[in-house]
Amino acid sequence: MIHALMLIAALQLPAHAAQAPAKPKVLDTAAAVKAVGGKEADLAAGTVIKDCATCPEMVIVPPGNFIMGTAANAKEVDPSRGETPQAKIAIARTFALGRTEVTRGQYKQFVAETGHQTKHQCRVWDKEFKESDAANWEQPMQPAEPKDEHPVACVSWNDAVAFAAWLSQKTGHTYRLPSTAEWEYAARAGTTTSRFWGESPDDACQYANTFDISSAEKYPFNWVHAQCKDGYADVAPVGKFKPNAFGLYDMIGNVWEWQADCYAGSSQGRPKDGTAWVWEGCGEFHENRGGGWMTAPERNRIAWPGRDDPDKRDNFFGFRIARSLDAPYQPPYDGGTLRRVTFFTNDIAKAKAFWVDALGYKVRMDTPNFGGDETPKTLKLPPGAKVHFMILEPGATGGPLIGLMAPMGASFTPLDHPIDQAPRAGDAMIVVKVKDIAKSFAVFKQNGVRVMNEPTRLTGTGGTPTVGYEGIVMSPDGSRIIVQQVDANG
Ligand SMILES: [Ca+2]
Repeated sequence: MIHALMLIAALQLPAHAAQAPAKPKVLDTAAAVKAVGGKEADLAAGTVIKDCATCPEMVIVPPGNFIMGTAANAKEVDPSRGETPQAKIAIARTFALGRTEVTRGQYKQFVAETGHQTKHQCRVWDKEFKESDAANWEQPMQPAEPKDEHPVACVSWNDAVAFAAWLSQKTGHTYRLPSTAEWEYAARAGTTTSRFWGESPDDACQYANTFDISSAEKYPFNWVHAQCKDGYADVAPVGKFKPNAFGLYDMIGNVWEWQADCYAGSSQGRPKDGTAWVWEGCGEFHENRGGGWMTAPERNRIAWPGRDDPDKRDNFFGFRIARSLDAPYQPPYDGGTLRRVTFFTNDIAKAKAFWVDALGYKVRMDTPNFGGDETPKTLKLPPGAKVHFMILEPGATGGPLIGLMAPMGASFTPLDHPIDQAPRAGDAMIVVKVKDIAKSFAVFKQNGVRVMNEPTRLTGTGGTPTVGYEGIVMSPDGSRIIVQQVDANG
């Protein structure tokens, strides 16, 4: 008990007030997990693991509750970016976050192994910020002599996601971008101030590489700088400054860090469980956080969200990788013919008319109380009854035995907002699992099913293991149906 209280007290102190702990050693993940009895989530907070010799060093971040965003009456606050109102977030699961930003050396290995192409030029400083054909992740121009221990820059959100997929495949573990909630929780590391060292931007120079006196001497940017000297005019090698209380380096400054989340410009509707906030099409922007070497102090705050086109590359955009624990990587489905579709409907007649009569799907089981009967039935149900409806793909003559995928009597509540809007907390999720999502969507489109979100790769954020691909369609009875392609039948 005493130990737990001491830990909480320590986490609430600004980083510089706590006695600096020794820098933890980097452990081989498999050995570390074996030592604690076989589960990654049992690794102690602050443990640093690595899945391969050249893989990023990952810090174990404990679960916990925190207040996300900035108080409306704070000295520095930007309500236009959705910093307010603050939101109570519960990070339910232990996860791992990169000890530093992903380095140029790590990115170089990714490019060497995948042949990943950089399609666009990069925006750099050349008397003004402008696109340069000569600049790319290898040569981001600032600094003029980039080294492998610098954070990779000139990378887009799409580049960062491709890196995560590569690392997942390579290691067999689920790597991904952090959700913004996870990122902010980790950046705060128990603090409630605008910066993990306190409130003053002028105290930055021990903790972060920001736009400081060193930078202002070299770059004539038209904004204020921190009134201290950190020794780096532009990008610094990773890990040169003091870490926060979780043992994470450069959570502010150096390069902006891409997030899994779409940019909302509001905190209303953000998931309270710390998962990434994403929706159909994602609007124009993804979030990035933490500010960069060239950023004015007012934006070098934990809660200030950057927002940029996911294909944009600037030489102050980089990323930090996250890793789900106990979540083996599931490679993309390698094709197949059998699939199953399960959904709830609140209008069995319309659903049957469409899915069975028009599309030719077969009913496998049409109420929770019938078992193994493939004959479509005329149902007599009381008004308002919810029906569990299970069907087989068109043309299927047998297929795998199918069990109920939801509890008996489960039902869903219709959305209380327009269906075109992003899902909100409390919305029921109707999940359809298929074996071949591309084929399924082709059938849907041929038959006039409204596609709301084309299939995209699940990023497995918030501790949810990646299961494959996901898209969204709207059933003619008005149900939003999430379609997932899963591994095997499950
Ligand atoms: Ca600097």
